[in-house]
Amino acid sequence: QVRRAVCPGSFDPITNGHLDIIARASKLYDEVYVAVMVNQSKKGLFGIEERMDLIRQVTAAYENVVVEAHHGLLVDFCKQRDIPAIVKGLRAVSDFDYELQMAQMNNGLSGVETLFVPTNPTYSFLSSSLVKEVAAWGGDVSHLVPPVVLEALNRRLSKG
Ligand code: COD
Repeated sequence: QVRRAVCPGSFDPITNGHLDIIARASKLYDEVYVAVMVNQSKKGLFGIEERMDLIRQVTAAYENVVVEAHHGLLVDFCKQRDIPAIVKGLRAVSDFDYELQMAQMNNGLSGVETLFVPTNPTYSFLSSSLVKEVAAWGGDVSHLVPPVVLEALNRRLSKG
């Protein structure tokens, strides 16, 4: 039986923290889906297609990683693809409350399990929103995102 898992998120844009979790999940499972979840109330810096394109480029080396977008509940994405496990990174205690709520809600809705992977301490302070804020003010984020993402950020932010 094929062992599948999903790494869900907004990925606006993907950071080295996300990538670390995806890479580690790809060693543990036969197939890893990276699900870009569409949230209509949050207009991102990057469109869904751009986010997927960046993720595809930076995960190209992992042959068992598939990138898809999903509009709706994560549990429905899992059901449609027969995925029994969600893999999430935990950065700090501050992530825990909300992640625990989502894990329990998702399990109650469909029986899907959530597995937490402790963040590489190098990335424990890293989030897409901080990357966008620092980059928007001209700060150096080159050690926090892959080079193609850095280029995309510079292009987008220089256009204003
Ligand atoms: N280090 C390690 N892991 C990290 C880091 C880091 N520096 N940064 C982020 N991560 C991991 C975390 O596990 C995080 O959850 C995930 O990557 C995604 O991060 P973001 O910021 O891109 O995405 P979020 O937090 O906006 O994602 C929330 C979801 C989209 C997963 C959630 O809202 C969801 O499942 N929505 C779909 C609708 C749904 O089913 N709702 C009901 C939920 S109970």
